[in-house]
Amino acid sequence: MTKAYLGLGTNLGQKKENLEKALEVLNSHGSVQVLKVSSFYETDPVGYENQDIFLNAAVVCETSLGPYELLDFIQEIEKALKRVREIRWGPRTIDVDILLYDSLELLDEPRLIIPHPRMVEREFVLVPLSEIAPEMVHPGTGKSIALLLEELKN
Ligand code: A4P
Ligand code: MG
Repeated sequence: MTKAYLGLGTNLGQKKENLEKALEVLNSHGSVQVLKVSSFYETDPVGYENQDIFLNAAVVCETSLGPYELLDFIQEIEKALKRVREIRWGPRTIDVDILLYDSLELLDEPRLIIPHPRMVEREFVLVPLSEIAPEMVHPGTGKSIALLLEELKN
């Protein structure tokens, strides 16, 4: 069993319901057990700014799925929530990213990169993640999530 840390984001439609639905589908998988869910945070859009604010959350789950199986599954969740991709970094009903998968470092570009390459520079990822896993060490930098957040804020 592995602990996987996921980041969820939505800025289209009923955002709270989108996150709740994604969590429900995630937990419905026989090989995934959601252990902790962060609060839901309203965040300003990063990257492509001419869009509605986001609702972001982070999740820790325990899973026997391998990293690629987990990626397939989260892409099914995105499909289930009828995500339409048009603009890069643009509006989405749901985006689920694998942030960390235990202490695995994996660079299989562009299909799967773990840790998520942009997580350390994004408050909308580190704020919810540090709520549920402040002590978790980010294998790329060797720093805890809490420390990464503190450094980002300074
Ligand atoms: N992929 C590679 N590594 C991973 C991973 N660790 N987890 C590949 C998930 N997927 C990974 O992702 C494109 C491809 O990345 C996938 O097919 C997968 O094989 P995508 O979700 O289809 O596209 P995207 O969401 O547009 O790209 P990405 O990289 O997820 O975008 P970002 O960088 O996560 O940015 N502002 C706020 N406030 N809150 C947000 O949540 N999100 C974004 C998306 C921009 N601005 C935001 C937010
Ligand atoms: Mg994504």
